Amino acid sequence: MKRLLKAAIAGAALLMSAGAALADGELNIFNWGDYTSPEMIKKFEEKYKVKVTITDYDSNDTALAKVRAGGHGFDVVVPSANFVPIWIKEGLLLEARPDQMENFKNVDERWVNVDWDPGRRYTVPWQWGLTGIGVNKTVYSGDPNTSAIFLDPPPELQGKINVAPEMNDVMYAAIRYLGGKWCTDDKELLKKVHDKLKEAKPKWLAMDYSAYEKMAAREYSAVYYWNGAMLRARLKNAEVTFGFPKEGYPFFMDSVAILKDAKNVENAKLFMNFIMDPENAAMISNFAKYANGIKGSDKFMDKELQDAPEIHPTAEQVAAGEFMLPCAPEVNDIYTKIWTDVLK
Ligand code: N2P
Repeated sequence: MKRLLKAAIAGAALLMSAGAALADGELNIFNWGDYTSPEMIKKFEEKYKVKVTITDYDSNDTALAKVRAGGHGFDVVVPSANFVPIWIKEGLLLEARPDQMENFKNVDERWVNVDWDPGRRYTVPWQWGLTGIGVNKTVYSGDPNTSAIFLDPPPELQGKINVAPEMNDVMYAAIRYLGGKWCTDDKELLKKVHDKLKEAKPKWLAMDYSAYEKMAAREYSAVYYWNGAMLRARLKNAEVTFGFPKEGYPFFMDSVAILKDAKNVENAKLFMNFIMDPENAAMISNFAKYANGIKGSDKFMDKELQDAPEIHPTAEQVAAGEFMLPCAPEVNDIYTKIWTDVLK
């Protein structure tokens, strides 16, 4: 009897410690869909004996709303540059001090003193790119380097267009297309932006986050979308080509941050440090096909990325782009109103 009791106690203790080990060994990542290299995650899991769970989102706004609401259980999130200041201001992020981590030396100087997180006290680079135009050349043989493709679509593209469901990216292109500056609060111009979007939207087929496979499969003939995904589409179907809107387009960088209410802070820090390793950063890029901000990762990148025109714009193409930063909250509110009405 005594022995049985002892065994039961030992068994319970074993269960408890196994439970605790499991809880220690988790990391919950909340990231853009189809953006995280499974191979890189496997490598991280094996190295640190951590079980990683990934939950997808499809826009900065949806990610922010979900975390604001609380009870999410995520440790890590990957907001864009124009959203990081909002996350910080709202007290949602942990000041994890990645700038003091071992691999921080690998972050390209260009991405250290960034406006949205000076000196990188909260975030580390994940991937960066831009929002531009994808076109199927066999359907449309004109110039793809213009936002007219989705704002004043030519007849052959009407009803076959997908637009990324990212308010700021769409507002950015429409404002620039109509001759305005990003973050403008010029009422007259914004009225034109509203009307232009309202007029264009019925000519779109979808506002779908998952567009690259459908673009490759000819389900969409044109998109306003992110460059890396269009590189992925072109590698599947050579009819896909990418354009840099001459009227102006936004650059983005998505960065990894730890949530203030994360349960697995140490694992999240290990993850931050891990992705600043050039070989691991290259795994991220090889999967999602965007540039990253880590020095020395190029040599681990697939050949098809190294000379891809989608992610290596010429000087002239770069000149038409601008790094998109957050607008003042009151301007953002105006844009949200316009957007909400356009989506009706
Ligand atoms: C594409 C994800 C791009 C994220 N699947 C843009 N910030």
